[in-house]
Order: sequence, then C-alpha cells, then structure tokens
Amino acid sequence: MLPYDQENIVAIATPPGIGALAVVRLSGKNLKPLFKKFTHKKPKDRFALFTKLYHPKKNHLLDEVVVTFFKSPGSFTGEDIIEISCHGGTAVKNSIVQAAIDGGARLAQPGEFSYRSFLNGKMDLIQAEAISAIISSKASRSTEMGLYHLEGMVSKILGEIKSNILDVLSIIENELNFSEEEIGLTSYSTIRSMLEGVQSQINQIVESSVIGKKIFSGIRIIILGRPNTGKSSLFNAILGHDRAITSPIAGTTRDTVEAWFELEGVPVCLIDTAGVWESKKQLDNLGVEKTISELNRADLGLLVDDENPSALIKTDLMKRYQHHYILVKSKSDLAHCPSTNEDDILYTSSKENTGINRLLTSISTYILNNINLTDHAQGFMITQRQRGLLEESSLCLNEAIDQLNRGIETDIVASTLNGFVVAIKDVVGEIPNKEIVQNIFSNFCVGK
Ligand SMILES: Nc1nc2c(ncn2[C@@H]2O[C@H](COP(=O)(O)OP(=O)(O)OP(=O)(O)O)[C@@H](O)[C@H]2O)c(=O)[nH]1
Ligand SMILES: [Mg+2]
Repeated sequence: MLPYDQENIVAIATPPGIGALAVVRLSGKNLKPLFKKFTHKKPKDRFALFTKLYHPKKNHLLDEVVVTFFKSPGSFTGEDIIEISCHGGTAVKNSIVQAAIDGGARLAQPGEFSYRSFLNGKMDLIQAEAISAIISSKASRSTEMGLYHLEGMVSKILGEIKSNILDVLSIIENELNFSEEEIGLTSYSTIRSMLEGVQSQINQIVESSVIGKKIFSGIRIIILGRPNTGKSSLFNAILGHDRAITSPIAGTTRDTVEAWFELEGVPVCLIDTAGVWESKKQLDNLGVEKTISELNRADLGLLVDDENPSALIKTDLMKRYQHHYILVKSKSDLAHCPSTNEDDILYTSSKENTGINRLLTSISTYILNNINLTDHAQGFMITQRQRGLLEESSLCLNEAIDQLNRGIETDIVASTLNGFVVAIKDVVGEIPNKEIVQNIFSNFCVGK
C-alpha cells in the first residue's frame, strides 16, 4: 500500500449545489492507468478530450465529459492531474467521485491539492496562504491582493531582505579573519546602515499589513442611534433591499443584523443595531450589549437621528468609543430644511430614497482616504502567523543593531543575525514546520 501522502486523491473542485457544470479533480503520482480505465483512451498532456466516461471497475457509462490530463510535473500539484468537467447535477459528480474511489483513489483532505503543490516546490507558503485568501475573499480588491501574493511578490521582497542579511553576514565573516583592532569603523557603519535598511523594510510590511488585513476582512460600519429613528430603514436603503425589519414601534431591532456589500472594491459589513440611549433600564438589555460589542469591532460609525444627530456625538458612549462618525439626519422628508450651519450632517430619507448616494460617497471617501488601495506595496496581506514571525525577526535585528552599537564582538552579532535568517525563512516556509504547514492547509476547502 502507498504511503498516505502518495495515494491518488479525488475531490469535487467546484462549489456545492447545482450548476451547469461541475469539476472533479484527481491528483496522483501516476494517473495514466486510471485515465485509460475512465475513458478507454490514452491520455494526452494538456488536451481537453470530449469523451464518454466509464466506471473504472464495472465499466458502465457515468457521463459524457471533457477530461483534461496534466502530466507530472507540469500541473498544479506537480503530480499527474485528471480534471473532469461533468454535468452539474449532484448525482453525476458524486457518482464520478465514487467511481474514482472504486478505482483506488481516496477523498482529498481540505487543501490537500495545494499541500502537494507546496511539497513539490510549486509554491511557497505565502502563495499557499494567498490561495486560501482568494478562496475566502469577499470582494475584488482582496482578490487582487491575493493574486499579488500568488505572483510571489511578497516572497520576492522577503527574499531580498534575506539576501541583504546574508550579505551582512558575509561581511562580518570576512571581518572575523582580522583582529578586533583592524576592523575599520567604516565596516561598522556599513553594517549598521544595511541592518537599519532591512529593519525599515520589515516594519513597512508589518505596518501596512494591518491595512491589508482590513481589505481582506472587510470594513465594519455600525449604525447607531436612539430607538425608532429610522436606523433599520436606512440600513435597508443602503443595501437596496429590505433586509432588516422596520416598524413604528420603538425597540423593533433587538439583535444586531449585518449584511455585506462591496464599495470601491472593498468588502463592507453594515451592521444595524438595537437603539440605545432611550432609558437607563434598557442598558442591561442583551441587544445593547451586542451593540457595544459591535462598537468595539467597528471601523466607522453612522450616527442616525431624526432630530439632532450632533447631540449623539456628545454622549458618553460615543466619547468612550472613539471612531470616525458620520452624522446622519434621518427622515428628512418629514423635517424642516437643512440649516446652513450644519454642513457636516448628511440628510437622508429612506422613505423617498434621498441622500443615500451622498452618504455612500461619504463612506467611500473615508475608505479611500484611510486605506491606500492603489499602491500594492502599502497593502501586504500577511497572515497572523507571518506577522508574528516578522515581528520576531525584527526583534533579532534590533538586538543585532544594539550589539553593534555596544561594540559587542562580531561573532555574537553574526549569531543573532543567523537567528533572523531562520525567522525569515520560516515566513516563506523554506523550512517547513509540519504543524504550521498542516494548519494552513487545513483551512482550505476540499478540492483546493
Ligand atoms: N417619513 C419617514 N419615515 C421613516 C423614515 N425612515 C424610517 N421611518 C419610519 O420610522 C419608523 C422607525 O423606523 P425603523 O427603521 O424601524 O427605526 P429603527 O431606528 O430601526 O428603530 P428600532 O429598531 O426600534 O430602534 C418606521 O415607522 C419607519 O417607517 C423616513 O426616511 N421617512
Ligand atoms: Mg431597527
């Protein structure tokens, strides 16, 4: 019997549900025999063959399909791959998977295709994590950023950092051949400035990764205000459909309701909350508790009031949760005309659908001003694991610079820098730590 990670694996690569087509994918060291049993034909590398598909053991007809064979190593996993585009019904794709299992394959684990790709040197860990991000990303900007990683840009930058440090190490090693007194002041300052350069590169990645993370996980916008002021109606008006329940009775919204939409290519989560500030008693209400927990997570707040939203900004709650707030005066169809000294208040009517576009513009302006979406270098998407390792490696660098400044012997500095090199290699996954690797791939869906 073959070792577990060398068995032929199979999975449905397309999402669950019924579509016109579905893709069943197999990967394995040698899939030629199985291909022949499936199709009664010889495989041709990278050729889409329209054919009848037969059960490899019982030989009955399964479906009429398009099969593509990718010969090892020129495939996604680096192994032989069979990709079967079949009809989309649940029964058909399941029967093909079962047939593959009858033909000796086993069901793939989540992410196992990508894992094999990684094992066969087809991608590094950053690229693997980018695939995971693309699968789960909710909007186009984040997909774009995932693709940026897939192209290996971040790996490339980290590679440059690593090679700069290796240069420093070789300078130090060279110095070690001389006596302490002979080491020129110039080489000290060269080394220090090289290290400082690397440090600022790393800091830039770590800092901008927070922005990157926002793009991936989305911007959270919370709608706040007193009961019955039209928060849920505004929520629905922004979304363009009735998602939350509205009514003339105060306290209609008890729980928080959230919905996602895309603005400027960024996933935005809009959160409708239970009205607060009505009565002291209400404060132990569960809905209010939820509102407060959402306030902790929010990036931006819409303060809604049908009378005077600027009064809300002065409340204790708003003072405690310092966010950027946009003031929205709701039900403007009922009220008197906007007075001129209230420029920073946006007037909306959910009933007549006025002011909603201006509100959206104001939200996107905030997003665009606070998140740099055009410069990729400003938005590295790194995972928490990578971030932790980068911070750790940055500490090593600090220490090395400190040692240099204190005139500590260069071989000690060299060993600190070696620690740095190991940490950087870990980020890219050059030294795979099995546990980390498996953890990453297990977040993938089956079939990826
Ligand atoms: N005329 C007018 N009425 C509105 C407008 N927006 C909401 N309303 C009405 O105001 C009442 C309360 O609206 P909701 O959207 O449920 O208010 P809410 O702030 O979510 O209320 P709670 O969830 O109870 O805190 C309903 O009767 C709505 O029809 C508006 O723009 N114009
Ligand atoms: Mg409501």
